[in-house]
Amino acid sequence: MNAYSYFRRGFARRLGANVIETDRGESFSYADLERETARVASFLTGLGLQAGDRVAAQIDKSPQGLFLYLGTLRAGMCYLPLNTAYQRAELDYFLGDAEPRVVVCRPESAPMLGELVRAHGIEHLVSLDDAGRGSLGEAMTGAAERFADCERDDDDLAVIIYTSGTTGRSKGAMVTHGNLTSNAQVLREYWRFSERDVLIHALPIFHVHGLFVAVHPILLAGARILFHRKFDPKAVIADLPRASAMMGVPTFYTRLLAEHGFDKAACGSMRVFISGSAPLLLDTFDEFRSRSGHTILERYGMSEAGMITSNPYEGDRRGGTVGFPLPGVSVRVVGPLGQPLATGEPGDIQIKGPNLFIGYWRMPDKTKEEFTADGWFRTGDVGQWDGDGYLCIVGRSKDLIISGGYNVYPKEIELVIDAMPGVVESAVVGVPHPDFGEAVAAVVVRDKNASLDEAQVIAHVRSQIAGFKVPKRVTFVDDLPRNAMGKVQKKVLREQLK
Ligand code: MCA
Ligand code: AMP
Repeated sequence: MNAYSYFRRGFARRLGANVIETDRGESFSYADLERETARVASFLTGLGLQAGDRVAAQIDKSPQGLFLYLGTLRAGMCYLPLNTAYQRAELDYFLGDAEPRVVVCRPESAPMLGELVRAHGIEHLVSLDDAGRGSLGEAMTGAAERFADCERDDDDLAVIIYTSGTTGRSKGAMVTHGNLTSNAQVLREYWRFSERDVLIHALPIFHVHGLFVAVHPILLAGARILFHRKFDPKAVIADLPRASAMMGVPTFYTRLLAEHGFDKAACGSMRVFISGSAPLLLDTFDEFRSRSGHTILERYGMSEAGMITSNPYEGDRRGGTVGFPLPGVSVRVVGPLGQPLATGEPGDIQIKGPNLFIGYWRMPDKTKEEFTADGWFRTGDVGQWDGDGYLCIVGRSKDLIISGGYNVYPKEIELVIDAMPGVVESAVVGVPHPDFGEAVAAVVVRDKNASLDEAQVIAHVRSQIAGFKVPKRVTFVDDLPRNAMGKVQKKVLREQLK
């Protein structure tokens, strides 16, 4: 069924209760949510959009941004969230590939996006700022406040999430209504969300973590969100006494630990802290427990599958592990020939389940490559089981860096650096970073006579792509280390840069 209709089943008896309270003192009830999402759905339908048409949004975080997403679901159209850090060339690619009919942008990006929208023949461009103002609001004037949810099947497209690729070309993961509802229901039960819960929401709402995981179970439970437009550790600590749950990437937890005010007293009303999107260091796990009295619950997921495994709510939450397969999700760890591996042996993590996406947008070959002949999805993560059935992620077979919870594929940055005059070739790797867990570092081979320096490389990359992808460090070498096959040995570079 339509995922929004499914969420409504959870909150229908709570229409008078608040669903969102913001860091600017605004509050929105579930009745407001119903009305505002109906207005979005009426507006989109009124523009002539059909079920499945894409609605792209590159917007700052606001309650209205969340209504835009949920209203798009109600209307049966496909939501396409875009990281606010993406720049012109990145957006050009997404708009050309996804062919949305509507683009919603920040008011200050309207001139640039206006050019792109015209170039791609997209009919509608509207704006929305973090206070809910912009031409979207004006365009929605008079939109009907009631809307009959568009009927959708479980395998109908709900959202496209772009994930970068090893070739440097992003792939749009097609997520269905059934993917959203199955994961939402499992997480609400597994993590015990009820209408008494109050969740601190400080994640961006253009990725799976902040858009799905930290929203859907709350709606299903009829619970409440304390809506932080940005992650500010002091503001989070100030809100802890009126909260019961929080979700974050490991950087949130290391930054909280760096604050003096973060202690057991501050966490007195909290029920659970959940971490994911990147590996949580054992040191952070241990220090968090002694400072707050809480054991972080770590879980594992990806855009293509929502949540896959989780440490238990009751029972032993083990640091350095991502817990057990969630109910209904099958996980196997296999060797190079596809054979299941015994406890303690590292291998490729493969998954199956109702949470699994239906493929990459307009990339049937790429989709096929990522599935085994017997229908398992290759996650690209390397893991092993411990003796009690907990999954440990021990590495990645994909050439991926995860910086502060954002994925960065080295190839994309190497292509940008290699195109610079004076560069012979480059290699990009992840290096340990105290704040972001991993940081992007580039190793560059210059032309003999080129006078290129670190600042120039950084400035060039910054002018082309999202800020979180820009190398924090650039070093120059005469030659890149290669193996007998001529392949760059990134492991050697990572060791050298440590
Ligand atoms: C910001 N910067 C970064 C990052 N974030 N650099 C590297 N890695 C990052 N993650 C840079 C900016 O480009 C800028 O650089 C400078 O830091 C300050 O930017 P600002 O936006 O003020 O940074 P911040 O507010 O301190 O952001 C850090 C953050 C943010 C709060 C940790 O990165 C964040 O919200 N991360 C969460 C990502 C997330 O939601 N991931 C879930 C993906 P300059 O000034 O030089 O330009 S979903 C997923 O992975 C799956 C499904 C799962 O399992 O959940
Ligand atoms: P994304 O493509 O943004 O959805 O990121 C998904 C990737 O994040 C996964 O394939 C993992 O590599 C990584 N990831 C998510 N959660 C965890 C975790 N708890 N520990 C280690 N890696 C994680």
